[in-house]
Amino acid sequence: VPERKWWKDGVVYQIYPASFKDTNGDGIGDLNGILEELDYIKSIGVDTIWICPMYDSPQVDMGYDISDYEKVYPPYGTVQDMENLIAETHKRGMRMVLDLVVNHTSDQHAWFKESRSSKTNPKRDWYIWRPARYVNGERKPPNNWLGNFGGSVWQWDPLTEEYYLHLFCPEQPDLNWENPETRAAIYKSAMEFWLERGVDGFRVDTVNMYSKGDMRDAPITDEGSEWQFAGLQYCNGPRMAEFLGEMNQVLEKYDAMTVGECPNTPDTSRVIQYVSAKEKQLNMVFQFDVVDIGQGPYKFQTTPKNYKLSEFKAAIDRTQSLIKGTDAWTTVFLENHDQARSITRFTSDKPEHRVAGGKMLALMMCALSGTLFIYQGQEIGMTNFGLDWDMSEYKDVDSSNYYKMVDQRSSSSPSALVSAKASLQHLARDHARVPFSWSTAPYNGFSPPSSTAKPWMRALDDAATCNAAQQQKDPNSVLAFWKKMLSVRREYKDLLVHGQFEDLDPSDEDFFVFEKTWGGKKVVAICHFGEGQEVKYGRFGEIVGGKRELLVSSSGGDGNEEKFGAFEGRIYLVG
Ligand code: TEU
Ligand code: CA
Repeated sequence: VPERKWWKDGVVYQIYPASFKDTNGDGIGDLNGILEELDYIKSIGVDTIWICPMYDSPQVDMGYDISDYEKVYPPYGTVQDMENLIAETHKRGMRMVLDLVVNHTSDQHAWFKESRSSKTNPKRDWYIWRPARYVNGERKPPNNWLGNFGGSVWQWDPLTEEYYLHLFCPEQPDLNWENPETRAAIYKSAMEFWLERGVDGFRVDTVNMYSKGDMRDAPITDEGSEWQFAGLQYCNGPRMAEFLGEMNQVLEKYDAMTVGECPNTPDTSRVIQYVSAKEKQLNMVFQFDVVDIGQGPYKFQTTPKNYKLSEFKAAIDRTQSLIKGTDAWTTVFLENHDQARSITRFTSDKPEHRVAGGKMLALMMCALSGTLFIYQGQEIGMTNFGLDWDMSEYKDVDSSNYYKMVDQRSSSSPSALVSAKASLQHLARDHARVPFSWSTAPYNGFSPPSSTAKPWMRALDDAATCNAAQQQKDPNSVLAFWKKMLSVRREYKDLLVHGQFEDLDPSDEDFFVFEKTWGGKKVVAICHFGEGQEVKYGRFGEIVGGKRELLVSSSGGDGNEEKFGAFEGRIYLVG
């Protein structure tokens, strides 16, 4: 039996500092806002907090472009504020995890400034520089790779007349992990500095991109573009195991946990290599199988309703299968700061359905094995903002670059732009980044009422129907249901957190029906993914007809009805 580390039973609450709570009225969330709400966070029933990058940064990519690992972004606070926040978090019996962003830095980081200053600078090789290639006398980047935010991954630097690699924005140059001196500097500055201050682990950004493999051109998948999707080439390169093993030696000294972000890795056996305990690479990863559902090659090209429930279930099955007969561990999440809201994407955000949708997803997530991650606002059922928001109200570089690309490629065709915006309304990262809806006070209680500055991003219009203050008082709220589900998950953790998952009806397009087994015990979850009000689950009798006890129902019914309400979920103890 694999060892039960604390983080296996953990429930992690993810905070996006810019949008959680603003205490000084400058329109930007801050560390004091997190401090003020620690008791609220604790009351949800979570035990670990993950804070998205709070380091100093020019904020081209909302802090994922770090200019100094050892400093806090001044509008958020100071290193001392962080030390205090870590202490106060620990005092409440919770743990603190930070974001570790070391695939790239900001172009304003001192390391890059040196690296770019001359070809002979001692830090030149800390980043990835390549000469141009010339095609018919025309200067071209070293290869045809498409960046994560569109365009080439190469940026020409006129000073030294070479290109540098940036898998994300040009302002986010990739560090050269091949250089041992660079790696040592990363461990010291980005990791040990904070481990010494008591953090309990890291969410490791884009971890599978450290080793890039060879730099051959990617195959042509988009005829209309000079730049081609290359994610399968720059992810999971040949030296990943070595780099992670080395990094793990630092982490081990502090008994720190890791959860690595693992995009572009469809092969489950490759994922298991990262998270098998004996490999000593990462404790767990975020696979993208579930959140990529309903996305096109440019992510925004399609609407999320274009997928079938059977595909969603198969994606969950792949994440659950990691622990089947292995010493690996897995994660459960539907949202984070890079994803639109789960109620909108996977159920319905119509006023009459959103509460049911939020509860049913909570029930489903709490019945799945692995470490559970909740993103701020998910616990109260926040949804996407509407189509009426103007493009200027989208703040994410990913969204604006996509819109610009469509504009260019369609020569500003109005219909292409309308559908680009519809696509952003479904899938943009902006939906997760709006100010938290605390109450019906001005700015939804995100900034103090006396605030003169408007929040950095528009607050939602629906705070009257969805806010934390109201839901804390309402026993029928999404928040109350999350609290209940988290306590059910704790009580039945062998089955719910560690049990063996099996999808009992993979092809049904309305119901997700799965069992969890552990030590001769069994639970069955039945989740209705449709808007129909009285929908019969045809195999109800066959699957839970015998001796059964209702553990929990998201609708409050007694569990004997064969018919399910819109987005209703139930868990039964059976046998
Ligand atoms: O995301 C990396 C990633 O692979 C994607 O989820 C990415 O956000 C997507 O391709 C954009 O459409 C991480 C962070 O979570 C993200 O916020 C950062 O922008 C990115 O790394 C760069 O640090
Ligand atoms: Ca502030």
